[in-house]
Amino acid sequence: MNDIARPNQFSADVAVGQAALDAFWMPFTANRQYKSQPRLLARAEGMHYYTPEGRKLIDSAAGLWCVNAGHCRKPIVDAIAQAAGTLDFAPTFQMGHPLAFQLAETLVALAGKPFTQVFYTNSGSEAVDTALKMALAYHRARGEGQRTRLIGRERGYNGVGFGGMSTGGIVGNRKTFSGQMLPAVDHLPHTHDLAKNAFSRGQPAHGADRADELERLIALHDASTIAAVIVEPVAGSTGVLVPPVGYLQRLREITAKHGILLIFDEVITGFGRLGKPFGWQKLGVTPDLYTTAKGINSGTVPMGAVFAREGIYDALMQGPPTAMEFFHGYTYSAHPLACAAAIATQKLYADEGLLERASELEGYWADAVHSLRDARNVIDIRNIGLMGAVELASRDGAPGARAFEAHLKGFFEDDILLRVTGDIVALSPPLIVSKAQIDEIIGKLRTVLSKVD
Ligand code: PXG
Ligand code: PLP
Repeated sequence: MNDIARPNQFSADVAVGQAALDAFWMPFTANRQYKSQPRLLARAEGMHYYTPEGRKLIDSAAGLWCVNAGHCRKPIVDAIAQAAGTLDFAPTFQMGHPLAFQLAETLVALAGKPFTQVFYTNSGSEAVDTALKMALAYHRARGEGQRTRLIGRERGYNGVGFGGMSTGGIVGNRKTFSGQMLPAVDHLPHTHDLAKNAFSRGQPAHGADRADELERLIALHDASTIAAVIVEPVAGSTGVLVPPVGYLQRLREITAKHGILLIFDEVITGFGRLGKPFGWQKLGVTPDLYTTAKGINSGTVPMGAVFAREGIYDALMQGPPTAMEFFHGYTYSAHPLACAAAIATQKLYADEGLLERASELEGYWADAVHSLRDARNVIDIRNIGLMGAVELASRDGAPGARAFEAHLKGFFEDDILLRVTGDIVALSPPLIVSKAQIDEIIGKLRTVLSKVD
């Protein structure tokens, strides 16, 4: 091997030249803009990222809503290193390895009743497609194979597989592929209502009736054709849309009445973001299936998991015991490194009380985020758990431009990583954040906003 031609992947200051920039087709990125103004992160620790030049940025977004335990935590790093040197890969198709089972037992115990099984994936998108396929398989196994329709929601994000893209409701993610969506999908209206709910703290008061739209869709399609409804308990990607009081309860009542499965997409809300292990526990509504990823191992190794309530797995355990029951899975389902990282992460969460920390900080966080109410161009502020959103008025004819400028100023001038979506700054710091760091994040954001006209 020619060492000179081989890039030193562990060096933080490895130069990224034009050819390298050109070669990486970046996901969900304005590639040409980025490559004209690269924003590189070389190293991370705790609440911070470091650029290759050594600038220290506070992380207001837990990476991408995933680094819940904080960056490069030693117990997780050590567990991954040990796993890599012990069992690099093991198939889980007709085989297994201990960590996969050990983690499943831990996760099912964390969920508690009525959840009894987990199925592993490598991402949130795969978790969504898995949950949708489980819903179809469940109905079919029970003699209701005509239940094939899926109901998603406007402004929902369920990842980018064909299933999740179809149930999702973000037009930018859909329009290019609109001719090839899953055929039998309909959508509930979203719950964002600035006229009635602007500057709500926690769950907004108005909008539970938007769940009644499900009755209208059921009347249109007939319940016997509908397999599942999938929604995020709190919509993350479209800018922290907190469910109105009573809304999720209503969805639960209607789905239960009509034999429709309710799937929560907890890829962001799972693992402590709302102050309980899972969002459904905080919001008091129990789905039939729910998806997770990201925080499962604090974003360290790609992994997701679908949780199934009792009865769903059992419904599929039919036919000869030597026959496979569910024709689905990924080469890397339960990858040993991902499992090792998740086991260490779950232990760290428990040792440090991180899954409840968002509850303890919720009031402080709410006050801090809402203190930006008078900042420049702000038209709404929302919060729940350790999630927050600051919505800015859009510039005429240039939606998204104002918040994107805030993202750039944050990175280049004020040493803060800001995640923006449309004209919304979405905040979700690692769960280890201190009160002083909350103040720092909000102070930096105020400074950034003051500079964006
Ligand atoms: N469902 C939900 C609710 C998500 O938030 C996915 C599915 C897909 O997960 P994967 O692992 O396939 O990306 C997500 C992911 C953002 C942002 O800042 C949000 C996500 C991913 C990237 C960026 O809006 N959410
Ligand atoms: N495409 C081909 C040709 C494959 O052989 C496989 C897996 O064996 C896949 C796609 C799916 O890959 P994964 O299991 O990593 O999702």
